[in-house]
Amino acid sequence: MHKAISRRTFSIGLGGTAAALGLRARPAKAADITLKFAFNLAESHPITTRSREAAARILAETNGKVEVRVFPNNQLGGDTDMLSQTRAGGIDLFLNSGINVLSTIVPSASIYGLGFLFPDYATVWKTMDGELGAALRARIAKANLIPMEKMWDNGFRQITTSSKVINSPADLKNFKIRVPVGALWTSMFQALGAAPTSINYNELYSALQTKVVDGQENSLANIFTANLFEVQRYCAITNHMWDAFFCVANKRNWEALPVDVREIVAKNINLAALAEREDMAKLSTTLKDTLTAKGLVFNEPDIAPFRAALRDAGFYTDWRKRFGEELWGILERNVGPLG
Ligand code: X2X
Repeated sequence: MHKAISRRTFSIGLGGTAAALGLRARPAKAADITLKFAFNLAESHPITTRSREAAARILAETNGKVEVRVFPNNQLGGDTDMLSQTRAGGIDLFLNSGINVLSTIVPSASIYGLGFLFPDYATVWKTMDGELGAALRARIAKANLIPMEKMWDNGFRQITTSSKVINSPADLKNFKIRVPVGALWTSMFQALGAAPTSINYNELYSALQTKVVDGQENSLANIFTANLFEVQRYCAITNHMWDAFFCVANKRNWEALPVDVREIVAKNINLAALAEREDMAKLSTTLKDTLTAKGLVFNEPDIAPFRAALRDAGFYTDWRKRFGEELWGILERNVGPLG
Protein backbone atom coordinates (compact mmCIF):
# COMPACT_ATOMS: atom_id res chain seq x y z
CA MET A 1 0.00 0.00 0.00
CA HIS A 2 1.21 3.42 -0.84
CA LYS A 3 0.33 6.30 1.36
CA ALA A 4 1.06 9.89 0.60
CA ILE A 5 -0.02 11.30 3.92
CA SER A 6 -0.29 10.05 7.45
CA ARG A 7 -3.28 7.82 7.86
CA ARG A 8 -3.68 8.78 11.46
CA THR A 9 -4.68 12.27 10.54
CA PHE A 10 -6.33 11.42 7.27
CA SER A 11 -10.06 11.17 7.08
CA ILE A 12 -12.26 11.70 4.12
CA GLY A 13 -15.07 14.18 3.92
CA LEU A 14 -18.22 12.46 2.78
CA GLY A 15 -19.54 15.42 0.87
CA GLY A 16 -21.83 15.76 -2.10
CA THR A 17 -18.83 16.05 -4.39
CA ALA A 18 -18.62 12.26 -4.55
CA ALA A 19 -21.87 12.11 -6.45
CA ALA A 20 -20.88 15.11 -8.53
CA LEU A 21 -17.67 13.37 -9.54
CA GLY A 22 -19.61 10.41 -10.81
CA LEU A 23 -18.23 6.94 -11.46
CA ARG A 24 -15.94 8.10 -14.21
CA ALA A 25 -14.03 10.23 -11.74
CA ARG A 26 -10.28 10.16 -11.99
CA PRO A 27 -8.13 11.76 -9.37
CA ALA A 28 -7.12 15.28 -10.43
CA LYS A 29 -3.96 14.63 -8.50
CA ALA A 30 -2.45 11.38 -7.30
CA ALA A 31 -4.68 9.67 -4.77
CA ASP A 32 -3.65 9.84 -1.13
CA ILE A 33 -3.99 6.11 -0.71
CA THR A 34 -3.58 3.46 -3.37
CA LEU A 35 -4.56 -0.14 -2.78
CA LYS A 36 -3.48 -3.03 -4.98
CA PHE A 37 -6.30 -5.49 -5.70
CA ALA A 38 -5.14 -8.62 -7.51
CA PHE A 39 -6.45 -11.96 -8.78
CA ASN A 40 -6.05 -14.60 -11.45
CA LEU A 41 -9.14 -14.23 -13.65
CA ALA A 42 -9.21 -12.95 -17.22
CA GLU A 43 -9.89 -9.36 -18.19
CA SER A 44 -13.30 -10.27 -19.63
CA HIS A 45 -14.49 -12.21 -16.55
CA PRO A 46 -17.39 -10.56 -14.63
CA ILE A 47 -15.16 -10.49 -11.54
CA THR A 48 -12.82 -8.09 -13.35
CA THR A 49 -15.63 -5.87 -14.63
CA ARG A 50 -17.23 -5.63 -11.20
CA SER A 51 -13.91 -5.00 -9.40
CA ARG A 52 -13.18 -2.12 -11.73
CA GLU A 53 -16.66 -0.78 -11.05
CA ALA A 54 -16.06 -1.05 -7.28
CA ALA A 55 -12.74 0.79 -7.71
CA ALA A 56 -14.49 3.62 -9.58
CA ARG A 57 -17.13 3.89 -6.86
CA ILE A 58 -14.51 3.93 -4.10
CA LEU A 59 -12.60 6.67 -5.90
CA ALA A 60 -15.77 8.74 -6.31
CA GLU A 61 -17.01 8.19 -2.76
CA THR A 62 -13.65 9.20 -1.29
CA ASN A 63 -13.44 12.30 -3.49
CA GLY A 64 -10.52 10.89 -5.40
CA LYS A 65 -8.50 10.11 -2.30
CA VAL A 66 -8.52 6.31 -2.42
CA GLU A 67 -7.49 4.61 -5.62
CA VAL A 68 -7.94 0.85 -5.87
CA ARG A 69 -5.69 -0.41 -8.64
CA VAL A 70 -7.13 -3.59 -10.13
CA PHE A 71 -4.69 -6.24 -11.43
CA PRO A 72 -6.57 -9.14 -13.07
CA ASN A 73 -5.18 -11.97 -15.16
CA ASN A 74 -2.19 -12.87 -12.94
CA GLN A 75 -0.53 -9.55 -13.77
CA LEU A 76 1.21 -9.60 -10.39
CA GLY A 77 2.10 -13.31 -10.57
CA GLY A 78 0.44 -16.69 -10.20
CA ASP A 79 -1.74 -17.50 -7.19
CA THR A 80 1.08 -18.89 -5.05
CA ASP A 81 3.07 -15.74 -5.66
CA MET A 82 0.10 -13.41 -5.11
CA LEU A 83 -0.65 -15.09 -1.79
CA SER A 84 2.93 -14.47 -0.60
CA GLN A 85 2.72 -10.85 -1.70
CA THR A 86 -0.57 -10.46 0.12
CA ARG A 87 0.85 -11.88 3.33
CA ALA A 88 3.88 -9.60 3.01
CA GLY A 89 1.70 -6.56 2.33
CA GLY A 90 2.76 -5.88 -1.28
CA ILE A 91 -0.78 -6.72 -2.40
CA ASP A 92 -3.50 -5.13 -0.25
CA LEU A 93 -6.55 -7.04 -1.49
CA PHE A 94 -6.43 -10.54 -2.96
CA LEU A 95 -9.29 -12.47 -4.46
CA ASN A 96 -8.76 -16.20 -4.17
CA SER A 97 -10.74 -19.37 -3.78
CA GLY A 98 -10.72 -20.94 -0.32
CA ILE A 99 -10.07 -24.25 -2.09
CA ASN A 100 -7.09 -22.83 -4.00
CA VAL A 101 -3.81 -21.51 -2.52
CA LEU A 102 -5.64 -19.87 0.38
CA SER A 103 -6.20 -23.41 1.70
CA THR A 104 -2.43 -23.89 2.02
CA ILE A 105 -2.65 -21.37 4.90
CA VAL A 106 -6.23 -22.01 6.08
CA PRO A 107 -7.03 -25.66 5.23
CA SER A 108 -10.62 -25.50 6.48
CA ALA A 109 -11.42 -22.70 4.01
CA SER A 110 -11.67 -25.42 1.34
CA ILE A 111 -14.60 -27.28 2.91
CA TYR A 112 -17.18 -25.89 0.49
CA GLY A 113 -15.28 -27.58 -2.38
CA LEU A 114 -16.21 -31.10 -1.28
CA GLY A 115 -17.46 -33.13 -4.21
CA PHE A 116 -21.11 -32.86 -5.22
CA LEU A 117 -21.98 -30.74 -2.21
CA PHE A 118 -24.45 -28.21 -3.54
CA PRO A 119 -27.50 -29.07 -5.65
CA ASP A 120 -28.13 -25.46 -6.69
CA TYR A 121 -27.33 -21.80 -6.12
CA ALA A 122 -30.10 -21.35 -3.55
CA THR A 123 -28.33 -23.84 -1.28
CA VAL A 124 -24.93 -22.34 -2.13
CA TRP A 125 -25.76 -18.82 -0.99
CA LYS A 126 -27.87 -19.89 1.98
CA THR A 127 -24.81 -21.81 3.21
CA MET A 128 -22.02 -19.43 2.30
CA ASP A 129 -23.80 -16.21 3.32
CA GLY A 130 -24.83 -17.98 6.50
CA GLU A 131 -23.20 -19.86 9.34
CA LEU A 132 -20.60 -21.73 7.30
CA GLY A 133 -19.30 -18.62 5.54
CA ALA A 134 -19.01 -16.84 8.91
CA ALA A 135 -17.12 -19.78 10.44
CA LEU A 136 -14.67 -19.82 7.51
CA ARG A 137 -14.12 -16.07 7.64
CA ALA A 138 -13.30 -16.35 11.35
CA ARG A 139 -10.66 -18.95 10.54
CA ILE A 140 -9.19 -16.86 7.73
CA ALA A 141 -8.99 -13.83 10.03
CA LYS A 142 -6.85 -15.87 12.46
CA ALA A 143 -4.27 -16.14 9.67
CA ASN A 144 -3.93 -12.33 9.58
CA LEU A 145 -5.97 -11.97 6.44
CA ILE A 146 -9.13 -9.91 6.75
CA PRO A 147 -11.95 -11.43 4.67
CA MET A 148 -14.66 -9.23 3.20
CA GLU A 149 -18.14 -10.50 3.91
CA LYS A 150 -19.43 -11.58 0.50
CA MET A 151 -17.92 -14.29 -1.68
CA TRP A 152 -17.57 -13.89 -5.45
CA ASP A 153 -18.95 -16.69 -7.60
CA ASN A 154 -16.41 -18.76 -9.53
CA GLY A 155 -19.07 -21.18 -10.75
CA PHE A 156 -19.90 -24.88 -10.80
CA ARG A 157 -17.05 -26.85 -12.32
CA GLN A 158 -17.03 -29.09 -15.39
CA ILE A 159 -14.33 -31.37 -16.81
CA THR A 160 -12.72 -30.64 -20.18
CA THR A 161 -10.29 -32.79 -22.14
CA SER A 162 -8.36 -32.60 -25.37
CA SER A 163 -8.49 -36.34 -25.96
CA LYS A 164 -11.61 -38.15 -24.83
CA VAL A 165 -15.19 -37.97 -23.63
CA ILE A 166 -15.55 -38.39 -19.86
CA ASN A 167 -18.69 -40.41 -19.24
CA SER A 168 -17.87 -42.37 -16.11
CA PRO A 169 -15.18 -42.58 -13.42
CA ALA A 170 -13.57 -45.33 -15.53
CA ASP A 171 -12.80 -42.68 -18.16
CA LEU A 172 -10.84 -40.74 -15.54
CA LYS A 173 -8.60 -43.72 -14.71
CA ASN A 174 -4.99 -42.43 -14.74
CA PHE A 175 -6.17 -39.40 -16.69
CA LYS A 176 -3.68 -36.52 -16.56
CA ILE A 177 -5.73 -33.64 -15.27
CA ARG A 178 -4.71 -30.20 -14.02
CA VAL A 179 -6.09 -29.11 -10.68
CA PRO A 180 -5.41 -25.84 -8.82
CA VAL A 181 -2.93 -25.82 -5.93
CA GLY A 182 -4.99 -27.13 -3.00
CA ALA A 183 -5.02 -30.45 -1.14
CA LEU A 184 -8.76 -31.01 -1.50
CA TRP A 185 -8.58 -30.82 -5.29
CA THR A 186 -5.74 -33.31 -5.53
CA SER A 187 -7.40 -35.67 -3.07
CA MET A 188 -10.70 -35.55 -4.92
CA PHE A 189 -9.28 -36.40 -8.32
CA GLN A 190 -7.09 -39.10 -6.85
CA ALA A 191 -10.21 -40.57 -5.23
CA LEU A 192 -11.83 -40.52 -8.68
CA GLY A 193 -8.88 -42.55 -10.01
CA ALA A 194 -7.29 -39.74 -12.06
CA ALA A 195 -3.68 -38.51 -12.05
CA PRO A 196 -3.98 -34.86 -10.95
CA THR A 197 -1.17 -32.30 -11.22
CA SER A 198 -1.32 -29.00 -9.32
CA ILE A 199 -0.75 -26.06 -11.64
CA ASN A 200 -1.55 -22.40 -11.06
CA TYR A 201 -4.09 -20.77 -13.37
CA ASN A 202 -1.47 -18.55 -15.02
CA GLU A 203 0.18 -21.67 -16.44
CA LEU A 204 -2.95 -23.59 -17.31
CA TYR A 205 -3.40 -22.59 -20.95
CA SER A 206 0.16 -23.50 -21.90
CA ALA A 207 0.05 -26.72 -19.86
CA LEU A 208 -2.96 -27.79 -21.93
CA GLN A 209 -1.47 -26.56 -25.18
CA THR A 210 1.81 -28.43 -24.70
CA LYS A 211 -0.03 -31.51 -23.35
CA VAL A 212 1.67 -31.48 -19.97
CA VAL A 213 -1.88 -32.47 -18.98
CA ASP A 214 -4.76 -33.73 -21.11
CA GLY A 215 -7.55 -32.03 -19.27
CA GLN A 216 -8.70 -29.65 -16.56
CA GLU A 217 -11.84 -28.73 -14.70
CA ASN A 218 -13.34 -25.27 -14.39
CA SER A 219 -16.47 -23.14 -14.69
CA LEU A 220 -17.79 -22.50 -18.18
CA ALA A 221 -17.09 -18.80 -17.53
CA ASN A 222 -13.39 -19.59 -17.11
CA ILE A 223 -13.28 -22.05 -20.00
CA PHE A 224 -14.61 -19.18 -22.10
CA THR A 225 -12.77 -16.13 -20.72
CA ALA A 226 -9.37 -17.89 -20.47
CA ASN A 227 -9.82 -19.28 -24.01
CA LEU A 228 -9.40 -22.84 -22.78
CA PHE A 229 -11.79 -24.00 -25.52
CA GLU A 230 -8.96 -23.33 -28.00
CA VAL A 231 -6.88 -26.12 -26.47
CA GLN A 232 -9.67 -28.48 -25.30
CA ARG A 233 -12.21 -30.46 -27.30
CA TYR A 234 -14.68 -32.18 -24.92
CA CYS A 235 -16.60 -30.94 -21.91
CA ALA A 236 -18.45 -33.18 -19.45
CA ILE A 237 -21.12 -31.37 -17.42
CA THR A 238 -20.37 -32.92 -14.04
CA ASN A 239 -20.97 -29.97 -11.67
CA HIS A 240 -18.58 -31.90 -9.43
CA MET A 241 -17.83 -28.89 -7.28
CA TRP A 242 -18.77 -25.29 -6.82
CA ASP A 243 -16.19 -22.60 -6.20
CA ALA A 244 -16.09 -18.98 -5.11
CA PHE A 245 -13.50 -16.41 -4.09
CA PHE A 246 -12.93 -14.70 -0.79
CA CYS A 247 -11.61 -11.16 -0.98
CA VAL A 248 -8.94 -10.97 1.70
CA ALA A 249 -7.00 -7.92 2.86
CA ASN A 250 -3.54 -7.84 4.35
CA LYS A 251 -4.31 -7.22 8.03
CA ARG A 252 -1.64 -4.64 8.74
CA ASN A 253 -2.46 -2.57 5.65
CA TRP A 254 -6.19 -2.85 6.28
CA GLU A 255 -6.00 -1.77 9.89
CA ALA A 256 -3.79 1.16 8.95
CA LEU A 257 -6.67 2.59 6.89
CA PRO A 258 -9.00 5.13 8.50
CA VAL A 259 -12.25 3.52 9.60
CA ASP A 260 -14.36 5.50 7.12
CA VAL A 261 -12.14 4.39 4.24
CA ARG A 262 -12.40 0.77 5.37
CA GLU A 263 -16.18 1.08 5.37
CA ILE A 264 -16.35 2.52 1.86
CA VAL A 265 -13.93 -0.06 0.47
CA ALA A 266 -15.65 -3.02 2.15
CA LYS A 267 -19.14 -1.84 1.21
CA ASN A 268 -18.28 -1.45 -2.47
CA ILE A 269 -16.36 -4.71 -2.68
CA ASN A 270 -19.29 -6.58 -1.13
CA LEU A 271 -21.77 -4.88 -3.47
CA ALA A 272 -19.56 -5.79 -6.42
CA ALA A 273 -19.53 -9.43 -5.31
CA LEU A 274 -23.34 -9.48 -5.23
CA ALA A 275 -23.53 -7.93 -8.70
CA GLU A 276 -20.99 -10.41 -10.00
CA ARG A 277 -23.11 -13.32 -8.75
CA GLU A 278 -25.97 -11.99 -10.87
CA ASP A 279 -23.67 -11.67 -13.89
CA MET A 280 -22.59 -15.29 -13.49
CA ALA A 281 -26.20 -16.45 -13.21
CA LYS A 282 -27.07 -14.63 -16.46
CA LEU A 283 -23.97 -15.90 -18.23
CA SER A 284 -24.74 -19.48 -17.25
CA THR A 285 -27.81 -19.49 -19.49
CA THR A 286 -25.78 -18.81 -22.66
CA LEU A 287 -22.28 -20.17 -22.14
CA LYS A 288 -22.97 -23.71 -23.24
CA ASP A 289 -24.23 -22.46 -26.60
CA THR A 290 -21.40 -19.98 -26.91
CA LEU A 291 -18.80 -22.68 -26.27
CA THR A 292 -20.54 -25.18 -28.57
CA ALA A 293 -20.26 -22.57 -31.33
CA LYS A 294 -16.53 -22.38 -30.53
CA GLY A 295 -16.23 -26.13 -31.15
CA LEU A 296 -16.40 -27.60 -27.65
CA VAL A 297 -18.32 -30.90 -27.62
CA PHE A 298 -20.55 -31.36 -24.55
CA ASN A 299 -21.86 -34.48 -22.83
CA GLU A 300 -23.90 -34.90 -19.66
CA PRO A 301 -22.80 -37.97 -17.74
CA ASP A 302 -24.81 -39.60 -14.96
CA ILE A 303 -23.08 -38.27 -11.85
CA ALA A 304 -24.21 -41.03 -9.47
CA PRO A 305 -21.18 -43.26 -10.27
CA PHE A 306 -18.80 -40.33 -9.67
CA ARG A 307 -20.34 -39.70 -6.26
CA ALA A 308 -20.18 -43.40 -5.45
CA ALA A 309 -16.51 -43.53 -6.45
CA LEU A 310 -15.71 -40.72 -4.00
CA ARG A 311 -17.68 -42.41 -1.25
CA ASP A 312 -16.09 -45.80 -1.88
CA ALA A 313 -12.60 -44.29 -1.85
CA GLY A 314 -13.30 -42.92 1.64
CA PHE A 315 -13.10 -39.34 0.41
CA TYR A 316 -15.85 -37.95 2.65
CA THR A 317 -14.79 -39.93 5.72
CA ASP A 318 -11.22 -38.79 5.30
CA TRP A 319 -12.10 -35.10 4.90
CA ARG A 320 -14.62 -35.21 7.74
CA LYS A 321 -11.70 -36.07 10.03
CA ARG A 322 -9.56 -33.30 8.58
CA PHE A 323 -12.23 -30.60 8.75
CA GLY A 324 -13.49 -31.65 12.17
CA GLU A 325 -16.97 -32.17 13.60
CA GLU A 326 -17.79 -28.52 14.19
CA LEU A 327 -17.53 -27.44 10.55
CA TRP A 328 -18.91 -30.74 9.31
CA GLY A 329 -21.97 -30.26 11.51
CA ILE A 330 -22.59 -26.75 10.14
CA LEU A 331 -22.20 -28.06 6.63
CA GLU A 332 -24.62 -30.95 7.06
CA ARG A 333 -27.20 -28.65 8.65
CA ASN A 334 -27.19 -26.75 5.37
CA VAL A 335 -26.77 -29.39 2.70
CA GLY A 336 -28.00 -32.57 4.39
CA PRO A 337 -26.06 -35.72 5.29
CA LEU A 338 -22.87 -36.28 3.30
CA GLY A 339 -21.01 -39.29 2.07
O1 X2X B 1 -7.38 -21.84 -11.03
C1 X2X B 1 -8.55 -22.03 -11.37
O2 X2X B 1 -8.91 -23.02 -12.00
C2 X2X B 1 -9.60 -21.05 -10.95
C3 X2X B 1 -9.42 -19.76 -11.72
O3 X2X B 1 -10.87 -21.55 -11.20
C4 X2X B 1 -9.42 -20.83 -9.49
O4 X2X B 1 -8.87 -19.86 -9.06
C5 X2X B 1 -9.86 -21.89 -8.58
